Amino acid sequence: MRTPTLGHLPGLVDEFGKDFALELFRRGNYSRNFDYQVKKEADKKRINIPIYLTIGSEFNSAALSMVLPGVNIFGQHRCHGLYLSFGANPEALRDELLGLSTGCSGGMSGSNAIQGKEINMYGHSGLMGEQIPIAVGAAMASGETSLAICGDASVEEDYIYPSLGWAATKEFPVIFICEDNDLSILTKVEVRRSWSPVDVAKSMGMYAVDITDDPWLIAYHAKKINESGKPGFINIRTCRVLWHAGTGNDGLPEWDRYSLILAELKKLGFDKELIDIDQENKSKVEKLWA
Ligand SMILES: Cc1ncc(C[n+]2csc(CCOP(=O)(O)OP(=O)(O)O)c2C)c(N)n1
Ligand SMILES: [Mg+2]
Repeated sequence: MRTPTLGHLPGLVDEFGKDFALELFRRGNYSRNFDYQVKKEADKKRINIPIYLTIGSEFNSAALSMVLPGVNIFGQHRCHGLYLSFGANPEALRDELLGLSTGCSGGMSGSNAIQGKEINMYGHSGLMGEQIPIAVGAAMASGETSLAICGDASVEEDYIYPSLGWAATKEFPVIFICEDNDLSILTKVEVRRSWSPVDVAKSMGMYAVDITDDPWLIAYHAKKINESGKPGFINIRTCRVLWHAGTGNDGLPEWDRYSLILAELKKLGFDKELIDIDQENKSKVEKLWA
């Protein structure tokens, strides 16, 4: 069920508090400004490689970064927000997108395989979903927590389920996230499958939830899984505002999470702070790309 309220739990915004809310906003808003700037740079042909923008789902990563410090990170191609929210170097991402040797992957991976050594974020090879078995193997070998992120299409790959099953059986600390934007490039979930990865994860005995992309809700469940020390699975219904790759759009997204977040922050009493943070982030990003 795709709604902006799926899984809603009342009171979370107050429970996490004002400092959490502002820092969450600072991180998500920075990623958003960064990716809108990348869009501009691509539109004027300063960036000439395929780009996978996080606009629309940038607060998913911001929320995860707020409650999962120090985890090993395994993302996939749409991961600028993940890299930035967890605190990796924006200059190295800029350089990567420009194909420079000072880029976070030496200018060789481009947008879709970025890594951030300083945050233990591992690059993705481009083979959809391969990061999931690798993330499970990393947790098994190190005993450290893996954050394993894939999309609603990648989650259909056959190698995902033996990995989920192995993690469930051995109780490895892996936080599985499916960023479900209902699209595999252009094909909707209902055309591709009649089953839910949440049901599969549950059938393996794992804590598994299907929720909307409310960042407080994401933070709540991710924190809960992390504190359990066991594996868990979160399917996040989210929206892709722009094309699969590139900067075009096919009309308005199903919902506008950014506006919904602003409304929550205003209920907390913030107003000028939000404008200030947005301005500060915008000018940081403009300076970065000048
Ligand atoms: C094994 C494999 N099959 C197909 C592709 C081509 N491909 C790249 S991205 C993509 C869709 C990815 O969709 P999803 O995982 O939902 O992520 P999203 O782009 O929606 O964030 C496909 C089919 C690939 N890279 N690897
Ligand atoms: Mg998708």
